[in-house]
Amino acid sequence: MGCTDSKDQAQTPTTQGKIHGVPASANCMGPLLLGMDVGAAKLETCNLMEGAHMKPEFIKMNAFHQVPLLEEADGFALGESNAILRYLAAKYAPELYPADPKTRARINFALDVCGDTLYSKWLLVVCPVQGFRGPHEDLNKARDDLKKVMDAFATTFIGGKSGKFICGETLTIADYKAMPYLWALMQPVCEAQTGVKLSERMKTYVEDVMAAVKNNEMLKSAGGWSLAEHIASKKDALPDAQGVVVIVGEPGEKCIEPTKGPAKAEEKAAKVHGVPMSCNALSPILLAKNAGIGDIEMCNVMEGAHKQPEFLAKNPFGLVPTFEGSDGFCVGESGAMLRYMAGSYLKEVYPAADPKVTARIDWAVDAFASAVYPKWAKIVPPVMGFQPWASPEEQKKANTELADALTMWATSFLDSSTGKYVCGDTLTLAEYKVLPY
Ligand SMILES: N[C@@H](CCC(=O)N[C@@H](CS)C(=O)NCC(=O)O)C(=O)O
Repeated sequence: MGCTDSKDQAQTPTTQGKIHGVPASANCMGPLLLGMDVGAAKLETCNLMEGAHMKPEFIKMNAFHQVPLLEEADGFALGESNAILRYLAAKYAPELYPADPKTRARINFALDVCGDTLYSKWLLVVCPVQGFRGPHEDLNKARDDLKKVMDAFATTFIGGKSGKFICGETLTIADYKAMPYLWALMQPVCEAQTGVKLSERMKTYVEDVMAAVKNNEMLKSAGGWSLAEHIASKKDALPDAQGVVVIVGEPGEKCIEPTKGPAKAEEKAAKVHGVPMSCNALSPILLAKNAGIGDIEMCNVMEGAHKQPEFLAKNPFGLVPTFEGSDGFCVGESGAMLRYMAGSYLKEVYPAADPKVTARIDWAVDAFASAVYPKWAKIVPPVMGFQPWASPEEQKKANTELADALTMWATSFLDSSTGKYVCGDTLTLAEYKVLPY
């Protein structure tokens, strides 16, 4: 993917693939809506309640036993919603994932935020309403945490700029990804039971994206299983959050404007803000150094340097790593900065010619971030003194979960018969991502 930007290079689907999933899952809806809109895939219901995702035939396609999963007519299977979105757009609708490096970096920043930073807070608010988790454990904290990331999301991607969408006037896969999570928050039962309300600006954004997405009806009606129907059906499952209203998604004063254009030519002084003992930061630091384009810029997180106004102007989420080119272009989320740097300066680690190869790298990177890292984070940070150890029983559980997650990753991506790395004998972005952990 990557090198094509023109509509006439888009393929027309000749066969229909399947998106295994459920419309009540916000994770599934982005890829499903895109698959349907471009005519490349339709829903194949995977009944999680009945354990369809644990059946051998499903595990064979996705060792992580998760939906969404794309299955094409030739048997090609692809997991992770963001990997599916990139792949479908690259093949069938390149205009939704333009090759322009800075636009693409912004899209990948938004995709990774939605899949990780935002999703990890969103699920603590919304999943109890949907019955996918037990009742809220600490709703006040969950609301406050969600507000922080949603406000940063609005500041970074929505507020203050011209244009309706994350990248301005053009709809992209970032909008397909973000909208279903926001749509869920807007549902009256969700509002009533959580006390969380989407800001007016974000509601307008959702309406604009809905209007641009052909198959938007699926968010409202899917035989009782759409997000709207599913949340409405939970009306009496939890008590209402009496009298509390927390508005989320309010843009700050200094919003980030979308930037277009190539990465700086002959870059030598890019900075990756971070600390070298952070594995999240090490991946992009190593790539920057190997590409010869820059180095680490120490950001003293112990002293709160990442929460200072000058840092927040670069990345409103206040997170390291953050990439800053010597032309001032900034991007957050390690996966997004890896893709930006590789796509511009080290193309051989992120080849674009064959969408299936790119998709495999994307799946490996995203699955590590979503399935392995959260388990790793319960084991290694206590060793490093960054967080207390859990109780012996919990620690034992955490150890087993990490072992399982690593086995799933190795089963999916390391086949010793085909070479040393995720893509045979050629080093890729996936190795940069995984190695530090
Ligand atoms: N990062 C993944 C998350 C997918 C995910 O969490 N899927 C849930 C349903 S919403 C699932 O399949 N759960 C079943 C399981 O983990 O066994 C993605 O974006 O595709």
